[in-house]
Amino acid sequence: MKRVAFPLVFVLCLVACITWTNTPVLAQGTDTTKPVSTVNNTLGARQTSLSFPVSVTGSDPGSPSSGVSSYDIYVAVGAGAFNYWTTVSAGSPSTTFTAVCGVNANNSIFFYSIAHDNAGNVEVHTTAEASTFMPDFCPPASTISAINSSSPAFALTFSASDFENDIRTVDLYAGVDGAAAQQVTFFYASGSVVNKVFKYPALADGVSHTYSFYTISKDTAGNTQLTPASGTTVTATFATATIRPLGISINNGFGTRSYVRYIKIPFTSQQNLGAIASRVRLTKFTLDGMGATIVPISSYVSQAGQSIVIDFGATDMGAAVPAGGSITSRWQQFIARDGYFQLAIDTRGNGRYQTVYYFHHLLGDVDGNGQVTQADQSYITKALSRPGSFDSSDVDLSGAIDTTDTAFLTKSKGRLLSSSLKLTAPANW
Ligand SMILES: [Ca+2]
Ligand SMILES: [Ca+2]
Ligand SMILES: [Ca+2]
Ligand SMILES: [Ca+2]
Repeated sequence: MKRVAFPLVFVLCLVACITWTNTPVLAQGTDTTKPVSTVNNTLGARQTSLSFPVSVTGSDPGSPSSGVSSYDIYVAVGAGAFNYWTTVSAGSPSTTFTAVCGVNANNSIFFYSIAHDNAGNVEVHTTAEASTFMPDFCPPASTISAINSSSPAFALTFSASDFENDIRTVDLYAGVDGAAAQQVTFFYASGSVVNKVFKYPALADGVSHTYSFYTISKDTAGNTQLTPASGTTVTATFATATIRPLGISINNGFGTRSYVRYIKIPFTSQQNLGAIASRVRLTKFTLDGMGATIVPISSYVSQAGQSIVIDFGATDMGAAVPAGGSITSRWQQFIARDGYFQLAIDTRGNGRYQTVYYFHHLLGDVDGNGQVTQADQSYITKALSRPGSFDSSDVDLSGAIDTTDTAFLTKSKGRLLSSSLKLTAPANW
């Protein structure tokens, strides 16, 4: 019996001894501590392009430490939830974030990281560690969708869109018979632009001409659409026409009538246009249509291609922009220009004015509807943060849109053009 009992005790002792001696050895080889990490908050408050570097710093504390193997980076856009973005290795813990127009550009962007160690431990973290703001670097797009060339007054239907829905201008470029395209006019916009129409005076000289058109749009952030590789072309022949004006545009498409700095009158042909330019008469009436004063324009009127333009330059209809003095005194000088205007053209040179157009000047009428109202005020509120010098909301022509514009508009609120006075609908020539 003793010979049997001894080995049993030995076996029991052996199991206990192995268990007892191996326990501390196994504990020393197991990393059960989670690693730690953070996305370095060195992104800058505001980015200067769509791409920027993102890096992570981390470590695997505790003992034993198996070491960090990788970091998962999570990203959130605006008020949205965090989502997994990418993984970087512990040996090269940096990468590049590239914002995508229409997806995550023009937003605040937030990051955090989750570290993994070589033993499979995973950091727990759910809040932002670094953030930045990605401005609007996304240019708008525009296209000409149709051209009606049935008469020399071409009608070009165009649309423009922007990821941020913030189109500011759409410029029309035209090239004739292979010549380099030149900007001929522009459309001033707010928001999106769908199926608007540019008008363009084609040549009426009995000869076939090929016209190439394209548009370039800009957004309020200053992004400009790339010049398209080719334009939309139209070939047309129009019999030599009796010269006549085709319409009028005021302030190159800007809606405002706070000031009048640029008037354009396209014609059916260029023949004799230089002489006709000297036979344009501008008459001012009150906002009620009373009185009649001739406005001197001879030093501002000229022929430009197939159009007559009256370019008042830095002045407002020939009068210097009031500067200095109190708001009230400047406002009184500004509103002295308000009125109802008749532009008359003696095309044939017979002393009779065959064509007359009507427009108005009304300080604070940002949308040009003949009244100064809360709607005009809201245009300025929207424009307050925009750069730019020649803008509908720049009531006092200071080159900036600020609270002074609001002050002038507030003083003018309620002023209006008599509703019995007809206005010529301006076109985007
Ligand atoms: Ca660890
Ligand atoms: Ca944009
Ligand atoms: Ca208005
Ligand atoms: Ca201003």
